[in-house]
Amino acid sequence: MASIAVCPGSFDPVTLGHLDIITRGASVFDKVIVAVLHNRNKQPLFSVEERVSLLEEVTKDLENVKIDSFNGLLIDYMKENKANTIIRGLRAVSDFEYEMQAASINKKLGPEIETFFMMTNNHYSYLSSSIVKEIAKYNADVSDIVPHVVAEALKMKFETS
Ligand code: COD
Repeated sequence: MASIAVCPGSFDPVTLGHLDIITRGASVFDKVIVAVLHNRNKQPLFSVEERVSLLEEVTKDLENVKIDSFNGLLIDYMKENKANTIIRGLRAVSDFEYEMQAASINKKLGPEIETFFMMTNNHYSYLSSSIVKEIAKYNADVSDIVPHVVAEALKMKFETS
C-alpha cells in the first residue's frame, strides 16, 4: 500500500522551515499532500488561494508533493484522501504541549492514523510565519528565511497595505 502523508498547516506564508519539513517528508513517504487550513478564527495575511499558489511554486520540483486546502477536521480530510500519516515539525519545547494535545485528539478521532514528528533543521529552529510577517512589515530583509517568491509577495503585500 502506498504511504500517503498529509503535512497540514496555516502556511501564512510558507517559510524555509516549512519547506525543509515538506522536502524531508517527501523523501520518506510515497506521496505528501500539503494541506492549507481555511481557518475562520484567524485573520490571515495571505488568502488561501495565495498561500496555495506560493506553496505550488516553491514545491514545483518535488514530484510526489501535491498542494491542497481543507475545511473542518484534519482527520476527516485524512480519511477522504486515504492518507495514513500526519507530518508535523517540532521546533522547541514550546511546540510540544500543543502537538501532544493535537496528536492525542487526532489519535482518538482516527486510531488508524499516525502522527510523524520531525525535528526542525537547526538553521530554522527560531522560524515561524508570525516572525516573518512581523519583521517583513518593517521592511527587514527576509531573503534568507523564506523562498524568493515569498519575499517578493511579502514586499508587495506591505507596499500596498
Ligand atoms: N521548523 C520546522 N517545522 C516548522 C517550522 C520550522 N521553523 N515552522 C513551522 N513548522 C511546522 C509546524 O510545526 C507544523 O507542523 C507545520 O510546519 C505547519 O505550521 P503552521 O504554523 O503553518 O500551521 P499550524 O500549526 O497553525 O497548523 C495547525 C493545523 C491547521 C494543522 C490545526 O489547527 C488543524 O489540524 N486544524 C483543523 C481542525 C482540527 O482537526 N483540529 C483538531 C486537531 S488540532
